[in-house]
Amino acid sequence: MATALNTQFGINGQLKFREDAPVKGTPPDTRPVGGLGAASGLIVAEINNALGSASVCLQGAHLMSWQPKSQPVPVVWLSRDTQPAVGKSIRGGAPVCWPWFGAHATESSFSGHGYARTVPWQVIESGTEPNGATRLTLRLVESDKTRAQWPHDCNVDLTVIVGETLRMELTTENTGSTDFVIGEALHTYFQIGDIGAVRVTGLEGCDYWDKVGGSSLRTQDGAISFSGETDRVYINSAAECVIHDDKLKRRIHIAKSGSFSTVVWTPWVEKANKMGDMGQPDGWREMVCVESANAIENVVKIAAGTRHTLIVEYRAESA
Ligand code: TA6
Repeated sequence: MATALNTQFGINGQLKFREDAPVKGTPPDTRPVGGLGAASGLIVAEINNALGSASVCLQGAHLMSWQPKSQPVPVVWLSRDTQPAVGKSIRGGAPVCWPWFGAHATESSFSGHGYARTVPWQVIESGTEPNGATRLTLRLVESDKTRAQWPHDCNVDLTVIVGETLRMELTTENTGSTDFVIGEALHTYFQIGDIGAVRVTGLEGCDYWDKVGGSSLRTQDGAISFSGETDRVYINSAAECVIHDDKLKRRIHIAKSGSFSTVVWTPWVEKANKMGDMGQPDGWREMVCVESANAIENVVKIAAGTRHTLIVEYRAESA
């Protein structure tokens, strides 16, 4: 399958597809950066151009890593303990949460954050941008399983543009005859030096649902800093956020459009240990999620015959 993809969509020296075929005896900790375990059997698009590099697992259209050439450390975090497999979510990168965010409204048996991140997506387009960045577009492959959870006619595409910046465009097209409502997020894990040495700005004065210990509506006072489990859905905000990393001495700019919620999350030690795939012993200290979303009050109605796109653009600079 990787061969056929390389023939149709590969770009010499920039974009190639590989299958993580089971390789006997390969210890999991020898995998390439942003790679998968030795026996995932999943297809990965490896992107490497003069501006930056990234890897995207076709399952879930899951960007797993991104590192601009200007940055000595990746900007997107991937757990060293993640054990991807067919039908299983990957810990880290930029999971696509769709067509709902968080728990399903009525069906407790449906996966949290929707099914999009654990089902196959197919390549529909690739190319090179005028500035030399690499573009790849994937489309969710519908099946009986997806239709059982989402009985609406639609196309869902993710376009990833990898360069000195990282742009992702999540488009939902309602091709049916009835309106529907989606919740969604690009649930991105950002690489940081230490959770105790970062602040997030841009959400000052914004209301948010605090999900730690229930769900309370509060208002953000000043910059966000971290001293414990933090799980907040900021609502009614299109603001750009910035992660200020005093340890790595860099800032990560998170610009967005078509998104009116921003989720800020760190599991902290107790929850991270329970999750078990955050990179023992303290991988959780090296990531923070700042997710561009449409959730809770900000879910999106997509009228029949129309489309909606959520866009993010990330940029890292030395501080
Ligand atoms: O976006 C924050 C959050 O909803 C947290 O509550 C936590 O559950 C996190 O997502 C991870 O969810 P996952 O389903 O990927 O384990």
